[in-house]
Amino acid sequence: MRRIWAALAAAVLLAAAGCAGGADIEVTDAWGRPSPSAASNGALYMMIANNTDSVDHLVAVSSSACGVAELHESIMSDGVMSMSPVGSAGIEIPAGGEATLEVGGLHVMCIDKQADFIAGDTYEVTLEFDKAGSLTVDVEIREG
Ligand SMILES: [Cu+2]
Repeated sequence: MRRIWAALAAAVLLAAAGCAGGADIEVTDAWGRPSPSAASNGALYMMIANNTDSVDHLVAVSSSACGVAELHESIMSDGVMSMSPVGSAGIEIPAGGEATLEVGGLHVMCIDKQADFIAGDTYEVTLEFDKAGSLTVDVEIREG
């Protein structure tokens, strides 16, 4: 499985190197709220722009700051907020559009946090896209 991903990532990198211009996928405003390590989980948010003319999907996420990281969606039902993992297709990033991971909506769930999330700290998070391959971004810990 790992070998397949590596081959896939290499193919994507070669394809990307052939394109001129800006990044196909751009992630901005990646952040999460401070929380002590006693809190086992934390949510991360970000804006993901797709500068290509074809739809892409964020399919997986990982970080050394998290035991496990999952893509979640918050749902309000009968006045109660709950959340669940997104489907296997991941989070759609429309062609020429963007997806917003925000409080009360889509988010990265950092499960079994491996660190205190202290305001001002940053953690690397690796995003895996169906077409664009992997992208590592810095997530800043801050109050909203
Ligand atoms: Cu969640």
